[in-house]
Amino acid sequence: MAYVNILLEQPEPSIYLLTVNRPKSLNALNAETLDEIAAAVAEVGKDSGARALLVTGAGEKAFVAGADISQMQDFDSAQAQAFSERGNRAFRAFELLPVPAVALVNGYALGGGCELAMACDWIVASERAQFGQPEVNLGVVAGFGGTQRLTRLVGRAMAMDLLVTGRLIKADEALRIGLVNQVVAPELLRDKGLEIARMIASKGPVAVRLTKQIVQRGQDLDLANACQQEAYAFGLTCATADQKEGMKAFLEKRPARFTGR
Ligand code: DAK
Repeated sequence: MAYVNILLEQPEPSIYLLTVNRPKSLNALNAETLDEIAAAVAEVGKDSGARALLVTGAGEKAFVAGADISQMQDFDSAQAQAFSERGNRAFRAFELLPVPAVALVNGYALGGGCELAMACDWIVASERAQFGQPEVNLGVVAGFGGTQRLTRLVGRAMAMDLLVTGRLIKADEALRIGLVNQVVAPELLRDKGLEIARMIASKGPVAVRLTKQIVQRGQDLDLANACQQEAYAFGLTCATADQKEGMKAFLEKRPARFTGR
């Protein structure tokens, strides 16, 4: 598929970089962009050589400043629901993606932008990043899973604070409340993303995939069933050549050479 609103690149073999590329409107998400994001994530998912997906926004100012307000302003109820479902489909794709997705938040991550970052497996923020769910200022609720993912990430009290006041928080507060994993200087963001992606790529691919799958699925299960899923996955990893290699390499005091089998 030829993309117009996003860029999908492979800066290194096995590492993908998706850039939302509408800097004039601060990378706001319109319907077309949401569809392209869903298609791009599916494309990465089909590549058995993929090991990690980095996600960022074009320009200096914004990761994504939200859903496209100019497109949403005249929505009736049915159009709004269809738009919300489109966004949910695109963001769910990150969770279903077999490999980890890392958001590199270079500026504003507001509304749908904060929701996009939260759909990734972890978030690295530049010192210039700002996060918020300001939908209440527009008279709507968050529409792409923000009420749910934010609550799961930072807890109910802080999620209510951010969702009901619509206030923006800077990277240091986002780090303190557990919304982001790490804060780096703006000029180091891309390198930090690549460093994380390389680190992921150096691990046992089957183990990384299964870990993501259990963490994702386990959130919707009770503890006993979630731990049972973990036991199944552990059993599966012990049927791989990589498990034999990983443990042999440890005992031989050398780096493991994983093959993904
Ligand atoms: N949509 C469309 N255009 C946007 C935009 C957005 N979200 N954010 C910024 N822009 C555009 C601006 O209109 C402006 O365009 P021009 O005037 O140059 O043509 C350009 O980007 C630069 O923005 P500013 O001139 O405003 O730049 P500033 O530095 O002064 O301010 C800002 C930056 C990020 C603080 C400000 O742009 C801002 O407050 N933006 C809106 C942030 C926001 O409210 N985001 C949340 C959007 S709502 C649902 C489905 C989805 C959603 C909800 C419900 N259902 C179906 C139920 C999702 C909602 C959202 O994400």
